[in-house]
Amino acid sequence: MINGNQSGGLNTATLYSLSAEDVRQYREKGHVHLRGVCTREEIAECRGVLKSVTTERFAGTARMSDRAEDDFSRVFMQTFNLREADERAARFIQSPRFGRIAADLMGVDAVRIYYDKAMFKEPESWITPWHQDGPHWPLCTDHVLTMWIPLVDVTIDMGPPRFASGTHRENVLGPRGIHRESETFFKDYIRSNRIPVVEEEIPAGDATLHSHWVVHGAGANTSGRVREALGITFYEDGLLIDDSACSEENRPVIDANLGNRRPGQRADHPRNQVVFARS
Ligand SMILES: O=C(O)CCC(=O)C(=O)O
Repeated sequence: MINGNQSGGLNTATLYSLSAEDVRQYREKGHVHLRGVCTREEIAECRGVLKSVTTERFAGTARMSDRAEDDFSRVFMQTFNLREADERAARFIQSPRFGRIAADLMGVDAVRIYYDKAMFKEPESWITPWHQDGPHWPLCTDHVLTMWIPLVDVTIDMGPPRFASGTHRENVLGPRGIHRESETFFKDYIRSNRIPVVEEEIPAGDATLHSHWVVHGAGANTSGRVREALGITFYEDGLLIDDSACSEENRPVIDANLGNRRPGQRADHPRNQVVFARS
């Protein structure tokens, strides 16, 4: 539930109180669905900005049927760091409300933003293959998560994220990357280990959060409407860059999203703002 004054529009100062059950679920399952993190008005307001940045960056993109097989926009239109493109987007994305949720779920004192990204799944988009995030990222810790915020009501036929509950406990489980091979490997892993999969409608105003180790993906968008969503990835403050979970060919990881910090250096570039710290 949101505490504080709600005057409509973007109210970034108000905080959200997690229940003990929310925290338990996140830690047990590696993901949680939170209700009413934002008001519908707050979402409507930031949607306009995020949509116009995304649309501008994808202007001139070919029709879905004309895109190359390996064009990732067939999965979803993905574009990074909208907070650096627009002040209103920055105020929303860097809200302490989101940062505190991330810190409380992970049980850490302060969090930084790794990156934010728009994930617009157009009608006729393919599934998002099963994958883990952690192995792509040079942040080898249990304390990294992504908050997935729908900008419209996301119904099952639009392809909300789905999660293989409990798979975060194993850390790196299978192939790195997000492609046909990761889909095949994890689909089989989930089936043969009888892992429960959670896939729910996510109304605008709600959010899901998932650990970077949990196996997740999404269905195809068969709805005829665009699945507009924003992801914000947070990590615990104080981390050193550590690419030991990354594949050999990606090592050492040079990651502009972390200000090109090298392994062994602190992940504290000004680009990675601290958005919540306990005083
Ligand atoms: O939105 C999707 O389809 C997948 C999201 C995802 O993989 C992520 O946020 O890590």
